[in-house]
Amino acid sequence: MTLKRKTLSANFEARSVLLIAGWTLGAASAALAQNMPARPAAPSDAEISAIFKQTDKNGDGKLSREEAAALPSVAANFEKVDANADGSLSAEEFSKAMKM
Ligand SMILES: [Ca+2]
Ligand SMILES: [Ca+2]
Repeated sequence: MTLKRKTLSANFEARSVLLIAGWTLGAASAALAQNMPARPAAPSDAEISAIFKQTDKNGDGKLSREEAAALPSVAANFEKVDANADGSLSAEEFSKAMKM
């Protein structure tokens, strides 16, 4: 009898944990869905600048083709992003590309 009661109680606890987890997840995904823009928001200037600095491995303030290779979407459009066609991306060129 004691064993049975223990099992029942354990089952009940497992159920409530699952239920609570379900509620939390449901609430979280509902909130996410409401806040989700139809189109992902453009990165902020601070984010763009952080990505630029991270990608500019040698810190010369420009992204070479080799450095840009770390960002496949940028590398694939390197010629387009390199507006003045000098073979490297300035912070300004990079920023414009990120906001496109
Ligand atoms: Ca560089
Ligand atoms: Ca350039």
